Amino acid sequence: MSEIKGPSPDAKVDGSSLRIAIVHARWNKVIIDALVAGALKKLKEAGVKESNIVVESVPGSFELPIACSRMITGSHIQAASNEADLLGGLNFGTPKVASRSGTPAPTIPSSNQAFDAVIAIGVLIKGATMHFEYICDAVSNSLMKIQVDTGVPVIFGVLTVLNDDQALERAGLGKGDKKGHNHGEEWGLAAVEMGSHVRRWNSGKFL
Ligand code: DLZ
Repeated sequence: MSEIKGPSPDAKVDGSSLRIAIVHARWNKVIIDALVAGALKKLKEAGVKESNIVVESVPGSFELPIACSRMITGSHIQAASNEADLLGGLNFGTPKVASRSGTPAPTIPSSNQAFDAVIAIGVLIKGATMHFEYICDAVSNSLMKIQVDTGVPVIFGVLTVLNDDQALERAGLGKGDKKGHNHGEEWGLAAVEMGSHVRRWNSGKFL
């Protein structure tokens, strides 16, 4: 019998033209490292170029929203300033389309384009106080707001678990026959799929 719970088969999206950022917290590092590795593996398998993947870290999950917000804005500024430089004739690359005058038209290196998606990765493990509840609530609501406000998909790679074992199992590091599955892989795939969809939707193309 097929599984009821979990994602449906991969959407098989080509990520070769996408630029994707991963920002991760450093709390609970063993689990974080496995989740980041899982996300990177799937980004690369989908064709995202290494030069188009940016990985940044922040102290804890509470800092993920500000990081996503500023990185999205910064990448738009970077892309715009590159375009301005190129149009100012400071730096001409391989022509994308010929200009009317026959002068080669500038092209923006894909590693300077705005991010198509950001993956926010954190591991929140419940403790004895209300800290967990406040952070989970604030982080999940903020990340959702950022993606809706900016139009750039922010993948929710934040585990909100009750104990260490639950976290380990969701990173494929569980003990014995409860090894579990690395959820970072789905986050990588989701970033490629959503980045590609949003590009298409932004240009008014629908299936
Ligand atoms: C303080 C704190 C605690 C208790 N637990 C976690 C956690 O399980 N996972 C996580 O990513 N971060 C934790 N933090 C740190 C906060 O996210 C944040 O970095 C600090 O409160 C500073 O703003």
